[in-house]
Amino acid sequence: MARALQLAEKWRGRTAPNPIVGCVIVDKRGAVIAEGAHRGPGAKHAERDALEKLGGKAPGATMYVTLEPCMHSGRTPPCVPAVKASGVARVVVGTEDPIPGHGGGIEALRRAKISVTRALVAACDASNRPFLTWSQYRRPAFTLKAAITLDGKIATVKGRSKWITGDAARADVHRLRDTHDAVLVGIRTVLADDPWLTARLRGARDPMRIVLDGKLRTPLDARLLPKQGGPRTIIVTTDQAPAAKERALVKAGAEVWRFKARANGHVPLDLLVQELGAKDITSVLVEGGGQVHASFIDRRYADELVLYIAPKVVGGPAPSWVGGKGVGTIPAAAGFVLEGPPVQLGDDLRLRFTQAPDTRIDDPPPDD
Ligand code: AOF
Ligand code: ZN
Repeated sequence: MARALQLAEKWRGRTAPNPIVGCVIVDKRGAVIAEGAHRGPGAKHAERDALEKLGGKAPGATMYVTLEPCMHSGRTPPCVPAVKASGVARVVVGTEDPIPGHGGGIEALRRAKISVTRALVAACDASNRPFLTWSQYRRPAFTLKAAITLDGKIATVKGRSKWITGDAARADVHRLRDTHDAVLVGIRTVLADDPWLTARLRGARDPMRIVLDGKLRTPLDARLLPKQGGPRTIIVTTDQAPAAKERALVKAGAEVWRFKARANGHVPLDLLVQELGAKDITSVLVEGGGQVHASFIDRRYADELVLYIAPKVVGGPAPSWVGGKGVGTIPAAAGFVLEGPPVQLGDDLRLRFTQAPDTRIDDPPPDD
């Protein structure tokens, strides 16, 4: 199953809104005889990809697959009949398919007298967090990323931020961009850093770019506009933004999404999040700045955090990676769980967290 997870991982960021899935078929003596992976909507499912390499026949073999084989005819035919017809004796499944009408594969295989067991379920579930989040809530999974000093700052007291972390940490960010469907930043980050938001690594693919810009202050020569090259750019704004600026940004290649502004003039985050889900976006890397991170954390949308920590101290009233109003009590603080050990990247450290399941969602602050 560990090998099947590796095969799936190669396609992370390329399969939305579908899951990443890997499959390994092993003969009676335990030798690998075929491998398969899912490469995106319309492409073969991992099970069929592997079985095809054996002409559809694998009598007595064991199939490891990171997601329950499907029962439905969608963009491609169902996998369960192909597994049954292959003569596979045993199927080892990771994640259960959460989509009503797609699941039930485990039961169907057992009815066909194929032995089904489970393995590495938690690892398989974790590998498909975007797909599972989108299937359940019809919204993307969000990863908040920040490059910070030991005292949690993202810039100096004079606003300088280039560069807090070293080359290895910055290359790692490009890997994150490569593996998410979209990257999102606030207008203040666009004005301060003029980022490209592309994945500049060999073999990488660029994510879609999203800017939260309530008043359409994005400069017409901003690097992240498609006119300057690169992938799609969506600028999310409110009814308070001037129509003429919208036309100019559209001419520069951007798409503009308008929402009714909240009382404080901000984009309504809950509506945006639902709209991203409706557009089949399953994973978004949120690159700040502090106000944007605060909004996602306050609304409990910070499914995962990736923090790059540089061994430096700025001190003073420099901005921290989470702005906003903050909370008054410790129980009201958003909680996270450390995922895996810290990773050293040059002089810096990378820490990953997921949102604690019991972090309070019963009483989130108002969406502002
Ligand atoms: C995949 N790849 O390897 C497996 C999937 O309509 P389709 O063909 O795009 O099917 C997508 C659904 O199929 C997906 O939501 C999941 O429920 C099921 N299994 N999907 O994309 C795979 N095994
Ligand atoms: Zn399938």
